[in-house]
Order: sequence, then structure tokens, then C-alpha cells
Amino acid sequence: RKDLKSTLKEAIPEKVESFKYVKSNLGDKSFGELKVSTILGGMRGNRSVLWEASTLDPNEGIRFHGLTIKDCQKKLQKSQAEADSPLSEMLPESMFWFLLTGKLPSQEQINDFTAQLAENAELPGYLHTLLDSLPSTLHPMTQMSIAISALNHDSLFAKAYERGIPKTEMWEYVFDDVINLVAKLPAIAGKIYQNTFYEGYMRSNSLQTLGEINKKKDISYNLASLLGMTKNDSVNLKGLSETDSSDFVNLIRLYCALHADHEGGNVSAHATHLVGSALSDPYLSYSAGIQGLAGPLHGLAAQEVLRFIVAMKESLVKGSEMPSDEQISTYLWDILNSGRVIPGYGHAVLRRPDPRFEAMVDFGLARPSISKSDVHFKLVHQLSKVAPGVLKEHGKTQNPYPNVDSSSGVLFYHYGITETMYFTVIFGVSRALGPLAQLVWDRILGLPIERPKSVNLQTITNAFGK
Ligand code: NMX
Ligand code: MLT
Repeated sequence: RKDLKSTLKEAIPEKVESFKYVKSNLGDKSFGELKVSTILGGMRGNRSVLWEASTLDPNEGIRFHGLTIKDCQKKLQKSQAEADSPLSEMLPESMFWFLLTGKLPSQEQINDFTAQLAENAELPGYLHTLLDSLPSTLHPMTQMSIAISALNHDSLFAKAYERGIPKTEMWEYVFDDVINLVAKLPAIAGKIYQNTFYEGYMRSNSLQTLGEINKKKDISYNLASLLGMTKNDSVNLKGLSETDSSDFVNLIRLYCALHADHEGGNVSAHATHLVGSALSDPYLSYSAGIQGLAGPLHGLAAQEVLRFIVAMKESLVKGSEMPSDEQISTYLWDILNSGRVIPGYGHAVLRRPDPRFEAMVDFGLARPSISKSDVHFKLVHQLSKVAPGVLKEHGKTQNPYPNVDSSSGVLFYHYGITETMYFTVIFGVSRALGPLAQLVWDRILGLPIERPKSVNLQTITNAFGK
């Protein structure tokens, strides 16, 4: 008697044949409004998600309400205390304000908003208990999605919906939940870091935490503090100098502002929007986004890139001598020939180097301790010149250039965040900003539940006669 898996195995060849037939013979045919290739090919290029705050142009990259990254770096508010410092970066709080309202905030508005977030940053007791109960071997992104969905316990929107509210009032409760979630993300991310990597260290040093939420500071400072990375707090885990500690805070600011939004079709944004369309509250909706971000073709690429760069360094860098372009090229061919992808390269929409990648590289280039001495950073830079040629010759990827994940991990690594599994959690703190801003608009506009029509191979084949 055949078991379930063997029965399935028997059914595979015929279905795969049919899939191949439809893909190669009917891909160009119009099926309703779409081409058959769009249905089989991950809906690429299909304009069907309403998204207000950002638009991605394949050749230019992202614009936030029409502004480029460089425009945002000039126009969005920084921390008031550091506003005059040339190395100070825009605050993610300013980016969120801008994404949500389409208006540039004033310094006073951002000071108040930053304080409002810090005021709401502490986690409820049950969340501490829940996170403490998770095994430290559980991937940090899984911990993050559990923590975020558990906050649904306190959802004002879910409670109001249960009481009964008109559609026109929904957005206000969603807004309140969104602000509460954005405020708590640094504490969630900090707690996961401490529990996963430093529980033993904290116990042996009689520490309750590596850092604290300072109500006078911004999200990025508080996250850095909870990671034990701020010189001025009691714990300076990685022994950073004052300059490095302040640079690290600015790295988080830049990273979180840049990764906030990438229009609506990427997996984390779309998942948040889709789940929210069922009127699941913002915690459940963004928890779904986090689970998508945890995939290696999406946000987890940040961790994959760093592992790949560290392995390449071990294999190709001898002492202070950097490898030749030819050596890197051979290394890449070995990966491609074994059927793996080059992490940090390629994009579903972009057809040029990701301007977010370039902005992160500029952060490193502005600091000689990184640009001149950090071998991982130098490898990333050299790789970005060599890999496009190799990928073009390989001939599969539509976009042979570096994407956003190519450069961020090495910068965190430089300052001492060496726990590669953790990088995507920082992406998760940032990515909340765009999709949650859109979620508020989804409810203001009263968008309906998302429910595309699906279709099977037989229906497509029948439509064109075989
Ligand atoms: N290395 C090797 N092959 C690649 C790469 C790469 N970096 N990128 C794409 N390809 C292959 C891809 O696997 C596909 O092969 P096949 O036909 O055998 O299935 C072919 O090229 C065509 O893919 P594209 O249409 O160029 O890319 P797609 O839109 O399907 O996927 C990514 C986009 C980003 C998923 C893909 O480029 C990739 O897997 N990149 C590596 C992982 C990565 O860096 N992801 C991070 C993306 C940014 N983020 O944060 O989300
Ligand atoms: C993102 O930031 O979400 C990635 O670049 C992936 C995408 O846009 O598809």
C-alpha cells in the first residue's frame, strides 16, 4: 500500500510536464487582464497593490513621497542634540512621520514624537515572561514574530472591533496600535538579543539587562543601548570608543530610515497589507510581515551575505593582502556552479545597483576605520565591482547588481554585532515603518479584503486549446 508521500511523488511528473508546457508555450498569452507568465511568475510587474508612501523605479530606485534617499538625508530631521554634526543621520522617526503624512516634520514635532515613542517603549510583563520562556536556539526572527503577535493581547483595534465600531472609526484604533508597536520594537529587539546571545554573560555579571530605554533618547539610541553598544550607558559590551558608539547609533538611524519602505509588493509589505485586509490587528498583520522578512530570498539575505563574506575572507584573504578580481570571480563561479545564489545580488524590480546599498557603502566610505581597515567592508566593495560581470556571464539573473542586503551586515559586524542570525531583526524594526503607515491608510480608505482569483493549469490550457 502506498503512503501519502509516495502517492504524491507519482503525481509529480505529469503536473511538472503540464507546468513546463504552459510556461514555454502559453506564457505570452493574455489571460483576462494578465499574461499567463505573470500568473506563473510571482505576479512580477502586475500593478495591483495600492501603496501611497513610496514607489520603486527599476532604474532609479526608491522614492519616498517623491524624494530620493539623498533628498531625505538632506530634508528629514536629525536628533536635535546632534543636528550640526556632519556624520549625524536622519531619524527613522522623521521617516515614519513623512511616510505616514507626506509632510516633512519640524524639529519640534520630531522631538515630541520621539518622546512619545520612548514613553511607550517598555514591554508589558507578560511579554518578558513569554520571551524568557523561548529557547535561545529559536531563530531571533521567529522570536520576533511571536513577540509581535502576542502584543495583540493589548490591541485597541481588536477590542474596539469586538465592541462594534463603524468602518470610518477603525483607522484611529489602528493608528494607536501602530504607534504602540513602533514604540516597543526596540525593546523587543533588545530583549531578543540579550536572551539569545548574552543570557549567560548577564547572569555571571549579575545584570538584568545590557542597556535601558532612556526616555530622552530616540529609537536608535535606545536600541543601541539595549544591545550594550552605547559608551555612555553602564554596559559597553564591545568596548566601543565614544566616536564608534555614536557612529553605531547613526548606523542604526540610517539603516532604519532606509529600510523602512520599498513600495508595496515586497514580501514583508505585501504580507502585512494582505493580513491587515482581513481586519486582523496591526500586531498580527506585521507579525506576518516579519515571517516573510525571515525568508532567505528576502530579509534573511542580510545574514546570508555576512556569512558568505566571512567565508570568502577566510578562503581568499591572506594576511593583509586582498584577493585579485580573478580569485573572487572563480570563487563566485564555484557557488553558481553548485546551484546556489550569490546572496545580496539581484532584485525582482530593480535593474541597477540599489541606491540603499550605495548609501550604506557611503556610510563606510566616510569613516576611514571602515573604508581603509575593515577587510570585510573592502571585500564587499570589491565584490560589487566583480560580481555583476560574473552574473551577466552566468546569464540567469535579470539584475546582476548588489541589493540592499549586500552592505549592511558588514557595517554591523564592524562595530561588534557579530551574531549574524540577528541582523534581520534590525531590518524588522525598520520595515515596520512603511507597511504600518500604509495599514493606517488602508483603514482610512476602507480598502476591502484582498481576495485575488486563482486558476489551475488545466483551465489555462483549456483556454488556449491543446
Ligand atoms: N545569484 C544566482 N542566481 C540568481 C541570483 C543571484 N543573486 N538572482 C537571481 N538569480 C537567478 C534566479 O534564481 C532565477 O533562476 P531560475 O530561473 O533557475 O529560477 C533567475 O536568476 C531569474 O531570477 P530573477 O528574475 O532575476 O530574480 P527574481 O525576481 O526571481 O528574484 C531575488 C529576486 C532577489 C529573490 C533573487 O535575485 C535572489 O535570489 N537573490 C539572492 C538573494 C538576495 O539577495 N535576496 C535579497 C533581496 C533584497 N531583500 O532584502 O529582500
Ligand atoms: C525590500 O526592501 O523589500 C527588498 O528590496 C525586496 C523588494 O523590494 O522586493
